[in-house]
Amino acid sequence: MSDKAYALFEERQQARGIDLNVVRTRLKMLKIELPSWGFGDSGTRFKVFRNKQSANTPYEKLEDAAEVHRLTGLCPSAALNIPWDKTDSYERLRLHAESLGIGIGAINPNLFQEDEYMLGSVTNADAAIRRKATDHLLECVEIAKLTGSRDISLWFADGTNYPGQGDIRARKAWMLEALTETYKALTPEMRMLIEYKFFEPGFYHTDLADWGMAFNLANKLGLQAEVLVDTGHHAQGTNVEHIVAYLIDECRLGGFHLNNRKYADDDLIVGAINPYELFLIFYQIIDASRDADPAIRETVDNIAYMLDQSHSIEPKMEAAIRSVLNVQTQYAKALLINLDEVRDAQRRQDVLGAEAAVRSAFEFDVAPLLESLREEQGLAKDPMEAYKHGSYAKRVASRG
Ligand code: PSV
Ligand code: MN
Repeated sequence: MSDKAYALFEERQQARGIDLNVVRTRLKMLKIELPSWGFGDSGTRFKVFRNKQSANTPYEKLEDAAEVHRLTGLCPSAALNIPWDKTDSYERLRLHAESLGIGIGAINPNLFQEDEYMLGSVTNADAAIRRKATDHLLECVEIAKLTGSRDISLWFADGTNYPGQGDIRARKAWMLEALTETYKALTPEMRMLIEYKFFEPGFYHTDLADWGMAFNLANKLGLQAEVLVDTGHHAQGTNVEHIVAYLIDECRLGGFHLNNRKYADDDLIVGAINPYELFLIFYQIIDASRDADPAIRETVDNIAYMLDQSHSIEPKMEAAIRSVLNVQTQYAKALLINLDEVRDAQRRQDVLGAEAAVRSAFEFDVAPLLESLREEQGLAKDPMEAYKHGSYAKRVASRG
């Protein structure tokens, strides 16, 4: 991409009233957290295909994550899943991350793998199983303290398959009980992010099925509890950006698990299926970042953008890089929306004028902008190509 392409782009944006210095500053502030589990072997619902090049230990997963950060400049932290990333010294793991130039991000307890949890973890009718599940949540809070993590990110597979199988209201109370105990263990700097999902593995009811339930719980628990929106966890056609705007306005949006889906919770590469949805989510966030209310601006500033992907057939490194770059691209496009123009059209009640003011930003090619930004940051213009031809890809290839 030539300087000429950037100069043309800049000229066009200036004519639209967009200050590229502001856009560039905001792009430099974007941080995307990588999931450790995105670098290990994970599968479809039917099979885990072993990929010799996948990372095997939490240490290797952090190394992969650090390489994605080195190439893109966008991913200064990686989330852990416990017990997938269980290790005998979390301090050592933290130091390893730091030596690689990244930090450890959210701690994700895992309450969906052990046989005892077949009929529920924190909402199991058996008090001993609920105790075990709550103890695991408390263990994860302790791990978060050791790893220097701000967020503990909760998702429960708890639900039922048949009407009458469980006492829905009792399970609701047990969920609150477990989360209340966990919440009390947080330090004042920590946050509890509550993730919902409307179905799967439960096919009849899920205890924490939607944003309303997560929001209600967060409200009951206190200000350190917030909602986590996993973009793949909604019914087809759900207006996710509306949920995002609503939660920001209530100062209760803590973060995202970004991925993409076609049918259900497919965990595909971000932006692979519906990049416009991601753009519209960023539109709501950027719009809220200009709100007069400082509490709303603070909510926006603290949103954790995390990927949640489990690549089943694709090479992990390239998949992670693709996702990260797709997030950056849609964020860049959303920053090109002239929000004053949208507001003016809204005031005039000009339906198509408002729609065009939003959509037109999506139609720009932001490659000249992103390449020039990477150049300024000393990064490769094309991180994917740099990865494919770099030494780390050879190291990954020699694994197994
Ligand atoms: C569940 O589908 C989920 O989205 C939760 O965030 C889990 O922690 C993650 O996937 C990994 O399985
Ligand atoms: Mn998730």
